[in-house]
Amino acid sequence: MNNILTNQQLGQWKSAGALWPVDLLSQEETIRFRDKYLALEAATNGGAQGRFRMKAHLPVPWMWELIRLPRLADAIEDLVGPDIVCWGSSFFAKSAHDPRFISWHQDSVYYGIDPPDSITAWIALTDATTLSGCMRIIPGSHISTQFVQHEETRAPNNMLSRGQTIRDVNESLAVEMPLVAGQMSIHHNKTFHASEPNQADWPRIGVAIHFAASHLRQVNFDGATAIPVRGNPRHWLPEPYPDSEMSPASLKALEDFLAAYRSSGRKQH
Ligand SMILES: O=C(O)CCC(=O)C(=O)O
Repeated sequence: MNNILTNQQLGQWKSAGALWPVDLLSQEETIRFRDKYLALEAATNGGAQGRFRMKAHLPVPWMWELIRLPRLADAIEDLVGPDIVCWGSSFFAKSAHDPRFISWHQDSVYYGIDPPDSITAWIALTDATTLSGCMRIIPGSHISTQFVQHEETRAPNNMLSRGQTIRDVNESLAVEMPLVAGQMSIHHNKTFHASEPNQADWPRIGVAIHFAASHLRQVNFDGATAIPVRGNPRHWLPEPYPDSEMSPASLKALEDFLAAYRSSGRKQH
């Protein structure tokens, strides 16, 4: 029996490698998390997104609250079973009339999770529409067992760190995943995805949270850590809860992680 996802959504997951929309946050929660994100951006002079890549939750207590919401865990459990860890999180925000975009890419190439079945909940804190540059996917692209070659274009305005891009994507197959603020989409880490610039008058703010069944492993470095979300975390070591937002200890934990990740030779997303 499913917790919250419908059989239709589970069918969409199997065939498309993504599902949307799922109602997650109340209006009050959406406004509260959005305001907290905006305050963090202000406190970091607009640097939170770039600085807190991959484990944005390490210095941010409200991200732990978001990650551990029971309704979110219910949806993830419907997809990966009862033993769940959260090993990563990122902010994906485009300002109003922001020319930046995200090129076609496949997360599994960068994540180092084996088998490559990590999944991402992308939570909209503002409306993500065609105009504001919602995510697009190529349905079914998760089915191949091959990792796909990416070219590092370093294109200006590409929000990925090196402009990594899958060439020759058949865009006529692309499908948009529009979301109203408070809803989420979930995508498999092999599903090709991208998004266009924000042409709207409002910022498009999303929080991406990376979950895995706890029997999956990080194979690129030892001592991988994660937040235990539900069930048995198995070989994943616990992460330090931040004593306060951007406390020195929590920033150091993030730096240590990024250094371990870099020293593994793995490139960032
Ligand atoms: O926010 C976007 O448009 C893309 C997000 C993304 O690449 C991801 O969540 O893996």
